[in-house]
Amino acid sequence: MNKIILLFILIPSISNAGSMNMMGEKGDPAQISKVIIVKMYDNYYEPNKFEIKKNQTIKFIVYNYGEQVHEFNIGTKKMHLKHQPEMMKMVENEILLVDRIDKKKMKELSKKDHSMSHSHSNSVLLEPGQSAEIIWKFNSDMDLEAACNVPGHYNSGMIAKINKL
Ligand SMILES: [Cu+2]
Repeated sequence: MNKIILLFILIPSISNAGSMNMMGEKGDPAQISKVIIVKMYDNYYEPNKFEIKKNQTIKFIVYNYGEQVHEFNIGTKKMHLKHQPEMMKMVENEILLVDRIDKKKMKELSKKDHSMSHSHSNSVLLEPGQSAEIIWKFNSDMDLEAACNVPGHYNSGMIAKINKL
């Protein structure tokens, strides 16, 4: 009996948005309960820690005050590590330059290789001086962190811990 109920609960959330749903989901702007300003520098975030309640919908307004391209990506450590080779590929293809993103080249290459498109609702990749917003619903129990996966940045500590209250 218990197993059947569990299946019914699990199936819709898996089929909705694939693996993404397991770490939360794109938030509804009408449900935002907190706005967090994040400043990105070379190579760290300010603040470098967020306190979030379960099921809260947060709007992050992310500014890149650094002199390099930086990413604000919400995910598990495992997801970040998996994403890093894709970012390396963007560097090798000269899409991702130190202080600039070649959007034209990104568009061309993403037709052949979808991992190059870099458009996910859980991340933004910003050039110096740019800003963007992410609205995220934290309805997951997974351990999450915001991180920059531009090659070298994660290892130099460009990570912000997400603590669940
Ligand atoms: Cu970075």
